[in-house]
Amino acid sequence: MRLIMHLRARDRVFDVPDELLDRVRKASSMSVLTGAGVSAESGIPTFRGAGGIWEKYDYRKLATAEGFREDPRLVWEWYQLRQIEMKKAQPNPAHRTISEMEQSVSDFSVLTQNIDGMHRRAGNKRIVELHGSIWRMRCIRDNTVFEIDDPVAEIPPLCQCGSVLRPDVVWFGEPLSPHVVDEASRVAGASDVMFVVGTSAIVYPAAALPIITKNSGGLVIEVNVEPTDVSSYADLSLFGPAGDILPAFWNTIVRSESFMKEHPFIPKR
Ligand code: BJW
Repeated sequence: MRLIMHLRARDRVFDVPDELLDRVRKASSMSVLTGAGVSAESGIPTFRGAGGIWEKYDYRKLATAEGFREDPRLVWEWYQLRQIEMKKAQPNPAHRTISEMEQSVSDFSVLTQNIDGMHRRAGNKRIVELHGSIWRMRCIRDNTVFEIDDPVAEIPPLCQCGSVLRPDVVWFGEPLSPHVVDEASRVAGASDVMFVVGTSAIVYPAAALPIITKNSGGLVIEVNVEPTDVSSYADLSLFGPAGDILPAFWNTIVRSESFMKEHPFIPKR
């Protein structure tokens, strides 16, 4: 007999097999892969689709090393605008739920493609920033990295050595840091459950991470407003805003007696 649980998120009801919920409750290692969609409800635009950044801006000019070499001022004007926008934004219920998840599960990591720093602001500690951070700058001559809290005041910002600084983010055609790829792949391979939240999952190598989890025997649960490539192999796809779906799903997990038995020392703080 297959038991079905009804998950209620705002005005929707999802049927979730009880065996699947049980695997989530018993998971000792968990991860969340996030993309721009997790920050959409904080007012930070996504890249693709209607109203997305690439509809308005040319990625070749703004998100490639060639574009930066041609016009560092233009690229920095765009990043400064985004820094201002991201500084004003607040973590939303999806970010906050992901932070609660880290407090409840001892082996928990966030693998994020986002550069906005919202997971840290929501309270997560174990975060792998796959595409870098808008709150770091790097010298194009000696690679010295500078952390910042506020949007840049001068454009383009300069290093003490006199050279131009660039945003410490990963643009198209650039390799991700090998250390970051190794750590993300290790986490994905070790995850009993990976949630894939708010990403179109078309940009590699990040898009390969849930496939690693799946191939290692882990469960893949997708949360998105629309189907993606992940939907074809995910064990569960929950369609709707992450800020509704994720808190509703996590409450269903945490409220159960078996979760409390499996994770007797939670919450940590
Ligand atoms: C919601 C929601 C709500 C909305 N709730 N959901 C062919 C095959 C394979 C690979 C390649 C290929 N051709 C080229 C490549 C390589 C390329 C790539 O993958 N391109 C693809 C587009 C095909 N990859 C790279 O270039 C990477 N580097 C690399 O491969 O290096 C190799 C190398 C080795 C050795 C030497 C040299 C090179 C680097 C990729 C870097 C990506 N950079 C960006 C910009 C970062 C900086 C910045 O932000 O300014 O990263 S591009 C952009 O895309 C950004 C994102 O992190 C990334 C992913 O986007 P994301 O997050 O998924 O956002 P969206 O907008 O696509 O999707 C949002 C989703 O949310 C949607 O699904 C919505 O439905 C959903 N949603 N509201 C829930 N409320």
